[in-house]
Amino acid sequence: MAAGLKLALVVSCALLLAESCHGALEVGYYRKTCPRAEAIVRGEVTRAVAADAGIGAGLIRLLFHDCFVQGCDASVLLDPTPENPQPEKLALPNRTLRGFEVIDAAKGAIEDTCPSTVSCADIVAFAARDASYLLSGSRINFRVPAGRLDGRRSNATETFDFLPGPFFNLSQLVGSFAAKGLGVEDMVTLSGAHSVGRAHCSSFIKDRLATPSTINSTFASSLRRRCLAQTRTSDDPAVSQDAVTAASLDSQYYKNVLANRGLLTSDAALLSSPETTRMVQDNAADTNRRWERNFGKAMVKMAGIEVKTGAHGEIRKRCRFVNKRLS
Ligand code: HEM
Ligand SMILES: *[C@@H]1O[C@H](CO)[C@@H](O)[C@H](O)[C@H]1NC(C)=O
Ligand SMILES: *[C@@H]1O[C@H](CO)[C@@H](O)[C@H](O)[C@H]1NC(C)=O
Ligand SMILES: *[C@@H]1O[C@H](CO)[C@@H](O)[C@H](O)[C@H]1NC(C)=O
Ligand SMILES: CC(=O)N[C@H]1CO[C@H](CO)[C@@H](O)[C@@H]1O
Repeated sequence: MAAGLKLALVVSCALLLAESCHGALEVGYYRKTCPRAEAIVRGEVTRAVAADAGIGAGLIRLLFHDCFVQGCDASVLLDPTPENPQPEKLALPNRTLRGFEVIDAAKGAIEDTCPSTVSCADIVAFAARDASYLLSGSRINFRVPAGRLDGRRSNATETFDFLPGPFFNLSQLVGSFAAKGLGVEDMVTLSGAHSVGRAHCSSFIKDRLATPSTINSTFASSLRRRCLAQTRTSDDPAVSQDAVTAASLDSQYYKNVLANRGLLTSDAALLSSPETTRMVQDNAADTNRRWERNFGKAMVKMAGIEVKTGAHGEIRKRCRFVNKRLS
């Protein structure tokens, strides 16, 4: 497909987000057809997060990676097959995704109760919501409209076209969110997800330390030390995204960024315009849980990107494979 046409489709869907793309979704969508669906997902996420909070971070990131490539259609879950040997999952940005087993467990339990009823794309959205709730100590609590269908395509090459990279500057970040119908404020608000989970040294160490004026020197030395110290035991060591409240989904991220302690170049880039700096300051100073509320709203908006309906999707039986493979 010509690049122009592709862009036109993306933009038209983004413009229609409020109507045909997003408007098809509904809170409580499975109330009648599978009333336990959301409770089952919450149960699996709760169990997984209790065992390893990092999996919760992984589930929040999974929604982002799903929605930015081919829309929120569970394309990120598809395993390689002989027919499609290079799905999104195999692309470099996905090398560090985690949480797939939680989605599989939830889908398995849901299929036992109401077969072929609940899409994997909806399970990904519910799981990200539940992980946000749990990691924020229930301060982030929002409802997720559902009714997404699962896609049948997944193409590793496309992840590079749509997912922003950790070395992106502000205009590149703004551009990649705008291409998905999200504004500057959505981008700043959603970046607060970097208050949980990890980042591997390869995603920041060289690039971030290359501009010493943007990073606190004490912080820089500590990163250098930790990335080096671990190299002996791991090829690509990881550190907490948020060195202060590592397992808590909160606005600490913005305090870190303001103190020149943002981990990724893309985090530090939020200070490169007056407009985004003001947003970072507002979130850092907030005591009324405004960021928490805005985060919920922005997650719902992200979870509505290019949603598939009608003939363009299906409800998979297993989240790792499209249905036609099973029959
Ligand atoms: C603004 C552009 C963004 C960039 C450039 C970016 C990039 C990255 C990178 C490089 C990592 C580290 C992966 C690793 O090395 O393991 C990461 C982790 C993470 N990202 Fe982002 N990200 C962005 C936006 C988002 C958004 C919108 C969300 C969700 C709302 C998100 C949620 C997360 C989470 C939760 C982690 C930790 C994952 C884990 O611990 O497994 N990110 N991100
Ligand atoms: C994946 O996308 C790339 C770039 O858009 C395209 O060249 C390639 O043919 C696609 N691969 C498949 C299997 O569809
Ligand atoms: C951001 O990066 C792009 C691509 O490398 C570059 O063209 C642009 O000039 C950069 N913008 C700023 C403000 O540095
Ligand atoms: C870097 O952070 C430390 C606190 O760990 C602080 O004492 C120091 O003043 C900061 N450096 C700069 C240049 O802001
Ligand atoms: C989770 C997952 O499937 N990760 C894959 C990401 O891509 C690399 C290759 O670049 C695979 O080896 C990983 O298995």
